[in-house]
Amino acid sequence: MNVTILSGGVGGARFTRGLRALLPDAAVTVVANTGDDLWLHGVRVCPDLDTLMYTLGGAVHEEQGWGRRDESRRTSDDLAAYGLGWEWFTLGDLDLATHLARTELLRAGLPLSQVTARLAQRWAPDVTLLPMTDDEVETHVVLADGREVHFEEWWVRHRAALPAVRFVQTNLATAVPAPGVLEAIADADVVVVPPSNPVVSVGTILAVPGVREALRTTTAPVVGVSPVVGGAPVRGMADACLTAIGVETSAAAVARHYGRRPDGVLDAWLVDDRDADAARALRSEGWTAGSANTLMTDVPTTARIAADALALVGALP
Ligand code: GDP
Ligand code: FO1
Ligand code: CA
Repeated sequence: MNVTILSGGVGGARFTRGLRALLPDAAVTVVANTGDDLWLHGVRVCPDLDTLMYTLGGAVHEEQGWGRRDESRRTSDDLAAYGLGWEWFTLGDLDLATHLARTELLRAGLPLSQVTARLAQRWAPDVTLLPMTDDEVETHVVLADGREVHFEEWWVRHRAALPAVRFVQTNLATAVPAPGVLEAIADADVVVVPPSNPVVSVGTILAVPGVREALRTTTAPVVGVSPVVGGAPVRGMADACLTAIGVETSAAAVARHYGRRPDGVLDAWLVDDRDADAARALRSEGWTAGSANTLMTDVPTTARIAADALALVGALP
């Protein structure tokens, strides 16, 4: 069975880990958002790819959700003493080795997809991990005062508290899906949109030319899991992203934002039990929608969530 997942960082990585536990024999491909990527101190940082790699490879800082466990920050602190870089953005000492290795391989001329495969050999995440594109696409946030800042500056430095007018992605118009991305969507038995940020994680992947069309036309069913529970993101500030694009922070509004195929990208939508009303409303609009617990508190619980999502589209083996 081929499963393809379009993922951001923490939400998508935790979901994928649960799905892996549910379907140990499935061939799972994860297409990762790279819009959060940035150059810092001369190294290329790929937050969502690394969160996936560390989570699925058993190396993630579990409570934090991203970065390495048993991490230290001596280098980052020492760099701050020079007044260089972003003192509010921590590159842990172990994490820095990943960025150095990635940068060395990029500098040697390998595309990000091949670099990612090379780095993943070490962590054996048991999925095929693909960046959405090999092109350098970066999500920037246009602020109310007209300034444009990198997404991570808005998210980490300002905790998304500065009102965003819109998100723009550099180089997006000419970006090409990385090798294997369109094939993974076309050849899947089921495609899953996990509980990732619908705007800056999944929205960015969908904006890569060709990806939305691939989802609309794949013969595989496409099922999504709501990242909004009880009118709020479970963690993080995804509500600020939704507000910026004029979408209400509710489980039903996110589904309508993705839309139903063939115009949209989804066939079915799983919401949390506390949003059962949203599932009912969506069903009355013709959606396939269900409710279940969607809080990914541990791996077995998350495996159950993955099972509930696949069952909605008849894809649970
Ligand atoms: P990021 O790149 O680290 O921000 O991670 P993602 O984009 O993959 O996912 C972030 C989103 O996951 C957040 O906006 C939350 O709404 C959602 N999320 C996190 N934990 C949970 C959970 O346990 N259940 C559900 N339903 N959503 C979650
Ligand atoms: N998130 C933070 O809140 N603070 C940080 O200093 C930080 C550093 C960081 C370094 C590498 C990495 O892969 C991820 C990092 N993150 C950090 C998490 C992450 O970039 C964001 O939370 C997500 O991209 C938001 O979507
Ligand atoms: Ca992210």
